[in-house]
Amino acid sequence: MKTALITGVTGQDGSFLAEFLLEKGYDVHGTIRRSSVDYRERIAHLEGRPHFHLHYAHLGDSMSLIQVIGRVRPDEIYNLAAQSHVQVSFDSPEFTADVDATGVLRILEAVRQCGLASTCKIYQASTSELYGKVEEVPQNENTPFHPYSPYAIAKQYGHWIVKEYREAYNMFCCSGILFNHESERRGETFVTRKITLAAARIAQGKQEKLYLGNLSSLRDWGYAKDYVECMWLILQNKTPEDFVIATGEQHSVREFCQLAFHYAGIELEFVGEGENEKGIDKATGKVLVEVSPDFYRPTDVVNLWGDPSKAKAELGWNPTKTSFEELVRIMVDSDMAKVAVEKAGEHIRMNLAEYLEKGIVK
Ligand code: NAP
Ligand code: F7E
Repeated sequence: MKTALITGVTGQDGSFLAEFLLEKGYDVHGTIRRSSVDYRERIAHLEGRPHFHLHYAHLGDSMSLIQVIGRVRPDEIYNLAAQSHVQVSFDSPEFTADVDATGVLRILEAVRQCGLASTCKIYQASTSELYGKVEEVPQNENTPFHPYSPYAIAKQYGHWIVKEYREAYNMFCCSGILFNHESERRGETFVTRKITLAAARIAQGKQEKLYLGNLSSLRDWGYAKDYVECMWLILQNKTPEDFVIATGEQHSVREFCQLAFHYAGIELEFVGEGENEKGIDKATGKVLVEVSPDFYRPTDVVNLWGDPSKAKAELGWNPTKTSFEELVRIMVDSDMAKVAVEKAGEHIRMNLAEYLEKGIVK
């Protein structure tokens, strides 16, 4: 039985990856952070299962990492823990750098200090944000990086230090350069989930309006459940290499919004431009979506489009297993069901175990 350690197991990707590795027969260990409320919605259904273990560790705390890595002695580490919100990185740049840049170094050094450099494979969660102010469209493994936020600059350090340890110490460590991937478990302040939740609430008369920032921003959005398979495939490859993981399809925030409202039963028409653009319900003429400059970023990444040819050819990965339309449908259906059990005007939070039990989430 192989042993895997997932940092960031409570996150969107960590929870899907834990399920995936348990299915594959792994002994799965995850790191969690101490917080005043012990509420781990995304992994509640896994807690207490055989072969699923949790440990306290923090990416800012080398000692905690050395302890957990020394105790677990994993065959594979998936370093998914990060301050992952681009907008938040402008407000907390130092914390973001400590966790997303130096945190990666702490993991690599902990592996070396525990004497596991030649046996433990490491996956690092790199990001399409590295392409930032893009120098080429679509982007592949050879496209130059031009990071354009404190988050992306921290992640660039993580990317390069992984490459450095691979070459300097012959370690099997690799980065997946993952383009945006979403799901019904996506954090509620990322644009896709913010939209699907709002579409569900507006359709059910529980919210009046949705305020968004840059509607013209373009992304290559995939389904998180498909992407965690790739993380695993990257570590099963014969040689340690970096891969772009994307669908190869590009859509705007505006398109995502229109389709989400469509699945929620509302046909939206966008009129106007820039800050004056509005999304209007074709049936009633009501304005349901407005632009608020509060959601503009000091520097925004607006043209991400990935080329997954290498992952397709070398890992045999299928980038279009879940289509864009299916992804939006999955997220809207899930939020329609969640919102239906919220009391009007009150956003009640149930944990995932309850949703599973009631058959709301599959
Ligand atoms: P997420 O939902 O925000 O999860 C982040 C995880 O990191 C959570 O488990 C969080 O714990 C943990 N974490 C944050 N700071 C930590 C710290 N200092 N020490 C230990 N753990 C910490 O992110 P995600 O969407 O699953 O993304 C997973 C990884 O992929 C991240 O590294 C992200 O930057 C990267 N990535 C994501 C995408 C995407 O589109 N989703 C694309 C490319 C790369 P708490 O639950 O305690 O907050
Ligand atoms: O923004 C625009 C915003 O916050 C997408 C992280 O997982 O993917 C994610 O980062 C776009 C941006 O994701 C709103 O300006 C418009 O252009 O959903 P997002 P992100 O910044 O792309 C990458 C690959 C990661 O690595 C990150 O960890 O949408 N946008 N209006 C908005 N964005 C938000 N959040 N909220 C809005 O109201």
